[in-house]
Formats: sequence, C-alpha cells, structure tokens
Amino acid sequence: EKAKWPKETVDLWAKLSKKEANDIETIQRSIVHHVTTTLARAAYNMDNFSAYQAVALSTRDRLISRWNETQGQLSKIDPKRVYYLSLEFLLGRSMDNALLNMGLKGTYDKSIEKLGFNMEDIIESEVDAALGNGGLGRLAACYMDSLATLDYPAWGYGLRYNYGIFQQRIVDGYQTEYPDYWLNFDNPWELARLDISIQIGFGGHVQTTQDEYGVTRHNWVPGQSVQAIAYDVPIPGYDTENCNNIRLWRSKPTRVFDLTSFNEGNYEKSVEDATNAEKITSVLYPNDNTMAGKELRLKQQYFWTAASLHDIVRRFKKSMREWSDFPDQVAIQLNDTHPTLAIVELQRLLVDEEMLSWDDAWEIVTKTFAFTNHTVLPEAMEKWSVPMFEYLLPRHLQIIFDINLFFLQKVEKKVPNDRGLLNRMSIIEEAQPQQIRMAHLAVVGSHKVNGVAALHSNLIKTTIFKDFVEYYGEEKFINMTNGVTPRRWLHQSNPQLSALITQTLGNDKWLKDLSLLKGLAAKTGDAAFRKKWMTIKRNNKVRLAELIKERCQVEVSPDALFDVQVKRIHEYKRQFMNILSVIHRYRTIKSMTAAQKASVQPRVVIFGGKAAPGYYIAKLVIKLINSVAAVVNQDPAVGDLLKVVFIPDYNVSVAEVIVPASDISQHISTAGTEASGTSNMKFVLNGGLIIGTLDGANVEILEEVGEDNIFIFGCMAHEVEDIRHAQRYRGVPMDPALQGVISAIEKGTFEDPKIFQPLISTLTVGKDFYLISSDFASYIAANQQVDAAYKKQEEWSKKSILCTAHMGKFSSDRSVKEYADEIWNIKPYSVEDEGHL
Ligand code: CR6
Repeated sequence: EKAKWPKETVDLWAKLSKKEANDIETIQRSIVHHVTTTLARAAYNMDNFSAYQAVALSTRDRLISRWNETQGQLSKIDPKRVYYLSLEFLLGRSMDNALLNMGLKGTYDKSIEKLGFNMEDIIESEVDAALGNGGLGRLAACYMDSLATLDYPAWGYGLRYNYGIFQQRIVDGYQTEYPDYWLNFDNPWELARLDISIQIGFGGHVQTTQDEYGVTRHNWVPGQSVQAIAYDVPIPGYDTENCNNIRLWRSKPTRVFDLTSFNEGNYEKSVEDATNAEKITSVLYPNDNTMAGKELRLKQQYFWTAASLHDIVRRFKKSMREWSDFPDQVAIQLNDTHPTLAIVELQRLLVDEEMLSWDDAWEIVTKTFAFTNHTVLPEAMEKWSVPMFEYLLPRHLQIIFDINLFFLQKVEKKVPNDRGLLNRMSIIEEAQPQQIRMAHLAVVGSHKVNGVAALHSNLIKTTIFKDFVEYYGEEKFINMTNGVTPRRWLHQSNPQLSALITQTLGNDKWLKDLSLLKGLAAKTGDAAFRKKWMTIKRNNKVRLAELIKERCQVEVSPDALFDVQVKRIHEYKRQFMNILSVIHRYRTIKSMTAAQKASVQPRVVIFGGKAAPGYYIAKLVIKLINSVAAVVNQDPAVGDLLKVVFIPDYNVSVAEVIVPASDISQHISTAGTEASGTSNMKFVLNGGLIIGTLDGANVEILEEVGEDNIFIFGCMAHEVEDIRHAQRYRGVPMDPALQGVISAIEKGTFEDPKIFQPLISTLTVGKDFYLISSDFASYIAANQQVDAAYKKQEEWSKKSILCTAHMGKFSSDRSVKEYADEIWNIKPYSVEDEGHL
C-alpha cells in the first residue's frame, strides 16, 4: 500500500508519527486530553481513580510508541527470538514500574502535582494484574523485565484470565475466597488485537488416508472450535528504548460454529456453546504446586499452546526460510510442564500440515524446545488421563504414543531387556486408566532441561529424571538459578534505599549490573552510613505498621524486630512450624518474672499468604495463626514483647510494602522441597536477614553472604529419607518443647481444640512427613540466635549492609543472560542501534 503513496503523504506520516516530547507541558496536555476526551470527565469531578486512569493512558501512549519502534525494527532485522510460554504472569501493578523504567517518573511526578494530584495516591488506585499463583508466575514477570532491559528479542505467551488469583478475606479467622474482578474497569496496560484471531479445534476424529506415494497421512477433523483473540501487554526495559511484548490469549466463540448450531435449528445450544467457549480463559486455577486434573485446565493448556504456536509459525513463515532453519530463528522455553502440549502441536503441524517426515520434524522440535522444572513434589507432577485426553485431542494422543514408541525403542536398543527401566521412563504410566506423564514428555521433547537452583537441579538428576540422565548424558540437564528484578524489588519498592545506594556508589549503574552492590561492603565501618541505612529500614517498618493497623486493626511497634513469613500456605513451607514456635515463645514469656521479661527482644511475627481453596490443612493453618494472634495480642502479660498478625490478601503490591520492612524473614521448608524460592532473594536484597533451612536458593544465598549473615538450621536434604524411616519404624518420640506446645493447644488455650485436631494429627509419630518435630529444637535455637544478634544493633546493621552488598548474583538479569547464552543462543538487539538496520 505504502509504495503507492506520493512522497508528500509519506513525509506527512513520518512527520506526524514522531515520538511525543516528554516535557512537563506536553505530558500535562496528554493527561488532560485523556481526562476530557477518553474518560469524558471534567476537572471538577475527578477523583484519584480517574486521575490514575488518565495518567495510565498517557503513560501507555509512550509505551506504545516504544513498542511499535522495537517491534518494527525487530521485524526488519528478524533475529532469533525466544518465546517464553507461561500459564502465569504475576505482573502486579504497572504504572510506577513503567514510569521508572522509561525514566519518566520525575517528570510525571511534577506534572501531576501541578495538576492537583499526588503520585502516591494515584499509584494506590491501580489494581494488581494477578495472573499467577506465586513464585513461578512472579518469576516469569521478573524475567520479562530483565529480557526487555537487556534488549533481548523476547515475547511472553500466556492467557488473559477474566479472573486472576482469588481475593482472600479473613472471616472469623478462616480464609474465604472472592472473585478477582480485575477487568471491571478498562485495563489500560493491554491492547486488544481484534484482528489477530486464530481458530483452535477440540475433539472430533482423525481421518487416515494414503497419499499418492502410499504414505499414510493423518488429518485431524475437530468437532468444535473456538477463537483465540490476542491482547498485547507492552513490557518496557529499564534505561533502554526497547519494549517487549507479552501476548495473552482470550477465548471467544467462533462465528462458523455459531452458525452450524443455528442451522441445526438449535438456538439454545448455540448460545450454550458460545458461553462454553468463553469459559476457557475465564479463570486462573488457584493451585500452587498441586495438580487438579480438571478437563477445563487441559483445554486451557491446549488452547494457549496452539494459539501461540500458530502465531510463532506464522511469523517464521513470513521470512520465507527453510523449515530446517526454524530452530535458528525460534527458541521456546516451557515454564514448567503446563505448555508441554506445544511439543506435540509443533510435531503435528510439521508432519500433518507441512508434510515433513516424522524424523525431520522431530529434529526441529527437539532443537526448538527447552524445559524448566520447578518442583519435585509428587502432587505437583502433571498427569492427564488418557481417555479424557483422547476425547479432547485424539490426534495429539496418537502423536504422543508414537513419540513414546520411538523413544522407548531407542532406550531398549541402548539398554536391552530392562522392562523395569522402560516402565519407569515411559511417557505413559500403566495405571487404571493410563496416564500421560507430562514431565517425561517435556524431557523427551526438549534439548535442555533445567532446575531453578543448584540444589534442586542436582536433586532432579538423582530422583525424578535419574533414568533420563543416564540415557541422555549429563549435558542435557543444567542449572539456572532463579533471580529477581532489582528494578521492582529495590528501586521501585524501596526508593529511599535505592537513592542511598546510588548516592554511595556515585551512580545508578548497579541497577543494570547488580554485582556493583559489592561496593557497599566497604561502608560497614562508616557509622554515619550505618545510621542512614537503619533509618531507612525503620521508615519502611513505619509504613508497614500503618498497613498492619489498617488491615489487621493491630498496633505494632516499629522498634520491635519484624519477623516475616509471606508466601503461599503449604505444608512443605511449614508455616505450621512457625506458628508452633510462636506459641512456644508465648508460653516462655508467660512463665517469666518481670525481671526476666526485661531482657526479652520484642518481636512482631507477620504472616501472609493464600491457601488453595481446596487445601483443607493449609486453611486450618491460617485459622490457627489467627486464633493464636487473637489470644496473644490482647494478653497484657505479653504486651509489646510479642505480636502476631496475619495480613489478608497477600499479593505483589502488598509484598512491595512488606519486603523492604523486614528485619528477619522465614524460608523454612523441609530440606529438598522448595525448588528455589525467590522472596528469600528479595528480602536479603533489601537488607533483611533470613532464617532458613539448607533448601533451594538459601544454599546459594549462604554461599554469597557468608554464615555470619544468615541463620541456618535443620536437617539437610540427603538426611530427610532416613529421618522419615526412623520415625515410621523406630517410633522416635516427639520433641519435648513441641509436645508442650501441642498440649497447650489441646487444653484449649486458643479456641476449641477440636478445630485443630486434624492439624495436630499430621504431627503424630510416623506421620510427621515434613519433619517439624525433628527440626523443632534447632529452629527454636536459631530463633534465639536471631534475638541475640538483633540486640546488638551496630553489628546487626553491618550484617544488613553486607546482605545487600552480596546479592549481585540474584538479579534476574544474570539468570536470563545464562538462559540466552546456554539454552536459547540469542543475542541482544538495541533499537537505537541503527547499525543493525
Ligand atoms: N511454587 C517453586 O515451588 C520456585 C518457583 C519458581 C515453584 C519455588 O520454589 O521458586 O516455582 N514451583 O521457580 C512451581 O510453581 C511448580 C513455585 O512457585
């Protein structure tokens, strides 16, 4: 089209599509323009929320310019791209982050202030985009920030759920769930691409024919279809013009399909089918580290992987390259097993639709995909029942059986006559009914498999993937230790500390090279610096105390030690052990004389986190925490020596207040169960010490900060099985301190003890699967060391500074660079760098 335009038209377009200026007046104009036209409001009936909307729209205009520029330049260069497939992107709020990353926060601050509003209030009006459960979803969000910041050509692909993770309210101490209506008001951070719509089939049957050469061809004829509509979420990098994309799919009924039902004269059925189509992307499954096995979840997985692959393949085809070039243009990272069907879908497209031979197709597939494993917990391993799968995806089932057949034939050739081995390695589990093991399929269909922390990556090699390591060799199984973005988790959430660090190091380069934080280590001897450091921590504690007052109606002193455990509620994370130790602390204080009490270190124990709605035991833990809090907080014998709070509805924006305010945080999973953890990194980055087991990334944090700056306790991963065995068969008695705590609960110190009986039962000898009893004594001792260390404030401030100073390794910039170099083989392209054009 453009070729036909006269020169003056082309010039006019070029002139008018220049980027907007970023001076105060232009920004104010754009805000007022959005107020008066987009929102159709007048200045006199503006509230904080409409001010937020207008500022968001003005910010978005600037994001879109960068997005267009980046994507336009990249489609010309057409470099190898990485596609990050994740069912969860836990983005949280966008406005503050977008302004900081684009370097516009200061200008917007001033622009807004003169228009009669205050930035902080406006920021508070934004609702979180909560399209994730916990660590896995937030990791995807941190990786997107780092990929954009480092100028990597990368796209995320996910689902646009109408409802994100449920809202949690506490009623009578119990968790209750409410829907998360995050789209009730327009979402300014997305662009609907109504022109990008892809048909996705389900069900039906497979036609088998012979082609002219006598080759058998399979053609899947779906029984139903739905439409996938694209919504794009721009992701700006920090201190770069580059702006990447997350494409989220929304399901809609197809026109064609509506017509079929209509022609059959069944209007009601056509409406029902339409509603069913929309259901696919209606809700995020609220399970963290557990598999629910619901049909709708499988539909989500196929809908999303098929739409994403279609999009990726369409982009590849524009370049007119050979199919064998596909892995040189495309890397696809599978975030856990959730997108494993993409492996099968690509094989199907190449063999059934593009007519490649099975072997050629399979070589392309395995060179393209790589797989990240995030857990070893058996209850989290995805398995799909074969009959259900066949009903939804008959052709894909055939392909999986073929992949498995060819794979097992090779195993048999390498290791003959070992039926046990074939059974263990098979993608199909011979159960009643048969099950598809998605982790095995992901390993077989990928060229690299990684764990998310050193300990975890080693563990998967000796447990769930042991046979695969022996078959493929060590090189396929690697470690990529998780990381977090310092932009959101320090610069944005802890602005005072960020400013102090920049001032101390002389510039803000550390925000793009976190290893520079080590320059802070030299400052531990500087008393004035230490004072500034600790004043900032106290300011952050005051801010958290205000949030606690508002949400829990409890007054806490910012001079007490703030002890935090915020994360999903799960038995393996042992919030139960934490609250039991709090009861122990309570009983100890109660038994003290006034003189003894004078030397107790005051502590505020802060909990937060959601339990999966169907996870009965986890929900009881929340109830116990709240029951203990109710008794402790009003006991005059305890006063400020101990306070306990459960902050409801823990999410990303609440974490941004909690993380900078912690003195000590708890990362106390049974060794070998927490694959990595990422909040541990965020707390230490903000000068908070941690108490933890030798699990996940704690091990590497210990290596970096040194044993004087971390509190480690409990058994090691390799000891766990022996301890369980001893408990079961040698009847090891319960820890005496723990016994005392249990008796107190059973005596009714905290509400009707009958309520907590199922919880207590998990501890009785032989059943204490998470080893609360055997770790209890060392846990109590470690907490006493924390108290003693905190009393020496000068020493503590040095530890706090050293913690931050040694966190360089845990930037997600380091993580994505390792992925880019060792798995994806992609290079950065900076959009300003005209040399690439
Ligand atoms: N639940 C791990 O449990 C890890 C994240 C991100 C988890 C956690 O230790 O830090 O992934 N696993 O790698 C899964 O979600 C399966 C998580 O968030």
